Amino acid sequence: MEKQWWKKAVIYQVYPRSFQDTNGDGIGDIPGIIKRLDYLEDLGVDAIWLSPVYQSPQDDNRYDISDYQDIYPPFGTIQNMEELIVEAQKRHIGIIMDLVLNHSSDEHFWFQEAKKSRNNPYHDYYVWRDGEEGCPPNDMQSGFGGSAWEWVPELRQYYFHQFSIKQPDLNWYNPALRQELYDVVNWWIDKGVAGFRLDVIDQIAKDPDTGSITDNPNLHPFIKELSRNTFGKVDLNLVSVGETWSATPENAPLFSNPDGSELSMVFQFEHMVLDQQGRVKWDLTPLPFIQLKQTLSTWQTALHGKAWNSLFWDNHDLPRIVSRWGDEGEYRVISAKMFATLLHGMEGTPYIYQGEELGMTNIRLPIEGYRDLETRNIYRFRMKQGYPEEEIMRSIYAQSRDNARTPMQWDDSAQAGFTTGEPWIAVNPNYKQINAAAQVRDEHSVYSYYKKLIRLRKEIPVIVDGVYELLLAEDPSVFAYTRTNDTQKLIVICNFYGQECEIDIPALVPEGSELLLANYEDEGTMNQFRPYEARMYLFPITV
Ligand code: TEU
Ligand code: CA
Repeated sequence: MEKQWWKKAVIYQVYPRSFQDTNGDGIGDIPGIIKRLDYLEDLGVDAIWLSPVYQSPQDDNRYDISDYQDIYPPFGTIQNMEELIVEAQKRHIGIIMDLVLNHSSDEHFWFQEAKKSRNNPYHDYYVWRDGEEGCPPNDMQSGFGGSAWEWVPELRQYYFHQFSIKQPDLNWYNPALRQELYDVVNWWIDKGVAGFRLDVIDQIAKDPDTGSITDNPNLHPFIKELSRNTFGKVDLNLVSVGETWSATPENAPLFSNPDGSELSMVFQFEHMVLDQQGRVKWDLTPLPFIQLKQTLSTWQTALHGKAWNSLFWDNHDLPRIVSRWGDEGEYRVISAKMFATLLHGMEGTPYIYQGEELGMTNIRLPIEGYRDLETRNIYRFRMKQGYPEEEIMRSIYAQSRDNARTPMQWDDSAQAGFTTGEPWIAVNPNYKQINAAAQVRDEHSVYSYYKKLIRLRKEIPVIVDGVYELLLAEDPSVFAYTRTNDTQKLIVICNFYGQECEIDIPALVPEGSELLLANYEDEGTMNQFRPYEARMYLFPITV
């Protein structure tokens, strides 16, 4: 494996519960992923980011792990997992395990022991504070609503949970706990995985007394120690991706220094929260487009040569990009390809979330149809607070995590070929129009377009290493930029909106450039950009 192979890689995220069911219980499983490896090989991806498959009571779909070294039975067994790793390897696809080291499930053996008594050896694996019932140590709120402190009457103590009550935070200040976690990581390394995605890794050094969750003095020492003892050992050549909501262009080089002492790359969301009021995901405001350009461009420029970034529009926590900022209707295919072009020309490692390569869309369900605890909680909280129900549902349609979690649409048979039984969450009714089988055989499909973009990244060095420059920064509808190295210049020009616009192409694209890729079949008119039109040009620099 080439060193830093992940700089040229494209990573595909699989959310196993919704990917492919093979035994008719309505739940995706590991044999289902194995069954679809040929599809992923054809697409051309280098690695799979596998959302958690561990043993878990499913409060938060396995982001609440009760055994890091066992598999959630409906997904399969450790043997299935070993087979997946081997079968993927045969197709040159690495498996990136999603590890949640910030918290465990309350049903984990450690927590079961921890709450037996204050003297139990596992007690200090978690974050406890003394207090009085009904009077938590402070008013910190959990990510999924309600107090971040939960009272345990037997101990007359509170434990801290940044996420749900069933996700108690682990106490990283305890060296014994840290060693347990390293053992877990190394156990997975021995199974032959290609690396790790580390859930909310910027929160492990939290100080719940001051309320400071992310930027604490011990954060980077902790990550360094983790890396040194596990995936960071150089001969392993593993990839490590840190989910880091708090990363900034300034501190990203700490997390992902090219010296390899911490993580391969950050995965941060600054561009994905711009359409929210006060960072409350349910309170939306129109996307400030100029700011989106600035944000993405700042990250491009600030990290060049100093750190490495992830490129994404979608994941299992985010709504579908075509529904969010593109067009789910007439221009669904065109806008899906525009978003792909815009992102895949940038510096960083692109991520494709399952179904994004088909242009899958959001879903609208009656409230009983939603499965995600965050969605159910916000509905309850806001109903209690007296919000009008239509307004709550509008927020949920736009932002619920279940938008991304409906089953993968494989073909136009019943339940989209996802299951022969009752799916755990509804299949999007548009599967007859939007499905993989149809797109794989159609050279003009969103799928085929992603395939080309993935290939271009392998063939054209400037896509990996070029210096980024934003063009037309103030243009209200065009997102255009160049990437330049010694021998090539890549020019990416996208109309971000559904109205035509005029662009002076000869001013941006030097004569002698080749049109590498475009999202309309016919060339159209040079300076007239149609709705969501995207073009990618390559100019050979003669030296
Ligand atoms: O998400 C981290 C996180 O901060 C979430 O609260 C995120 O803000 C939320 O999903 C937005 O709606 C990670 C995982 O990606 C997520 O699926 C888990 O629920 C969460 O950690 C807890 O493990
Ligand atoms: Ca199943």
